[in-house]
Parts: sequence; C-alpha cells; structure tokens
Amino acid sequence: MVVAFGILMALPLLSAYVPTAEAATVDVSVYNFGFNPSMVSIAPGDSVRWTWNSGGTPHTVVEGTPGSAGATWCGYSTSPNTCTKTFSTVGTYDYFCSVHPSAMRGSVRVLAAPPTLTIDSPADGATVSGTFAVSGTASSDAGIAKVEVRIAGGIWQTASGTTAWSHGIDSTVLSNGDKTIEARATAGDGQTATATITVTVANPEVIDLWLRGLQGQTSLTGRPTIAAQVQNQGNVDLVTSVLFEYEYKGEWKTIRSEGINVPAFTIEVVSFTWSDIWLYGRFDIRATVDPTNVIAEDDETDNQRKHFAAFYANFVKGKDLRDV
Ligand SMILES: [Cu+2]
Repeated sequence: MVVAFGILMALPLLSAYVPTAEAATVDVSVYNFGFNPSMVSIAPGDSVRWTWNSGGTPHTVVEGTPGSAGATWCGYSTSPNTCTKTFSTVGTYDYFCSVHPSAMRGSVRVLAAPPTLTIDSPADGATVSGTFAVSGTASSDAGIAKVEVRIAGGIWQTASGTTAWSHGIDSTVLSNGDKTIEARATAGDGQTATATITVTVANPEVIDLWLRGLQGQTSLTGRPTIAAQVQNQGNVDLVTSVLFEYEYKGEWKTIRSEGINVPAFTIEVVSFTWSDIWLYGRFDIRATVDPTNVIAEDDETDNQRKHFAAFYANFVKGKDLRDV
C-alpha cells in the first residue's frame, strides 16, 4: 500500500525549475522506493533538500550511478530526516540510493541563468524603409548558440553574430504599416530569450501604370480602345480606380473613371472604348490611379481627328515623363 502510493506520487512531477535571482531550495521527497520529483532543474547557487518520507526503511543519496558511484551526499537515514546540498556549478548531477540502486535514482540539472537579449537598433517605434539592419546584444553564462530574427510573424532568420548580432531585413517585400520585429537568442544550454519591437514600414508606394494599346500605332480611328495596365508592386493594399483624362487647350478633362480591384503583387488591365471622341489636333491622354500621385500618360502626336500616335509610357509615382 505504501509502495503503490509512492509510485503514484512520483508520476506527476518530472521537473521543476525555479528561475529566481535569489538562491532557492527545491524539495525532493525520499520515499519507498524513489525520489519525487526524480529530476529537478535549478540555478547555480540553489539547493536541493531531500526529505525522508520512508518510515523505517533506510535510504541514501549518493552521487553518480550504481556502476559509477561518487560522493555520498546523504548517508543512511530513515524518517524523519532532511539533507540539503547546494549546487554552484552548471551541469547535470545524477544520484541514486545505494540501498535500492535499481529503483531509486534521480538527477539534478543546474542550469545557467536564462540568456538576456536586447534589440538596440532600430529603436522601438522607428520608421524604416528599404533594407535596414536589426542589431543588438545577447549574453548567457552558457554562451549564445544563435540569435534569430523575424518580422511580421515570418520565418525565423539566423542573424550574424551572437553576443553582438545583426540581421538585414528587406522591408520592400512587406506592405506599409506597423510590423513586429522579434529576436530570439538560444543559449548553449538550450534556454531562450526573446525581445520584440514594433517598427513602421514606410516605403514609397510603388504602382507601375502603363497606357496600353497605343504603342507603335500611328493612328486610331473611329472608336479607339484605351487601356491601362496597373501593376501593384506590393506595398499598396489595393488600387481601386483609374482616371482617364485628356488635355485640351491647357486643361485636363475627364474621359472616364474606371473602377478596378488590384491587390498587392497583382497586375490588371482596364480598358474601354472612347466613343465620343471629337478632338482635332495634338493632345495628351493620361491615366491616374489611386494613390493619386501615380500618373501615366500617352502623348498624341498626330494632327488628324481621331488619330492617335503614342509612345509607350511607364510612369511611377510622382514622375511625369513629359518633363523628362
Ligand atoms: Cu533506498
């Protein structure tokens, strides 16, 4: 009955780690026939206190394994008794009861303090663009095995260096806005530390816009089709409209506005038939998408009514090729 109770007590607790700056004492019960918990993890300077709960049955606590016994930490004793040992050096310390060596074994893991990690650059809340470096420091008594970095919940990337580390991030593949950067240091003993900052990605909004269908044509007669190709290069969430205009006597006049739906990293062509053209002379056609600074234009060079001759236009935000 006593034996059965002891085995049940031994099952739930396999390990107990008490990470604390103050020296701690971890209790282990010595019962018939085992140690509970059989494995404990402590920090350097912490102690393990064995308490006999075995009635009149004697047990010992001996360093090592039955085939390779070391020092006797606690000699023959029966209940009630306690025996305390302080561990100052990182390592794994096996022990056993010399009276019941096959049944009663335990282990003390002395772990280094958890590693520390800081992200020094960029500052939390900074605005970033293009490719930027994330850097910081890490330390552990057990050494730093690696530091990894990820942004926006992406894949962990291994940084260069360990105690001083850095990693380049290409922000142009991300949409603009607030992103979380996480760093994770893994110490030589497997313990980890993490640090997190938030940065604001603010790259120029890049939308390429072409007026299509006019390239190489010397004339368009009747009811010309005007088309624009919109390529959303990724950091604009959604492009929702194209405005077509023509310039006549120094004024830009609306031809029509076409609703579109171009999410990031996609290309779409929008076209329509301009059925009410009546103009004579040379004039420009331009297309504008939202964000409204993106302009593409084609330049009409023919002097005959309903005749277009255009060059291929490739405009990005804020750049008007008429001025090139
Ligand atoms: Cu024993």
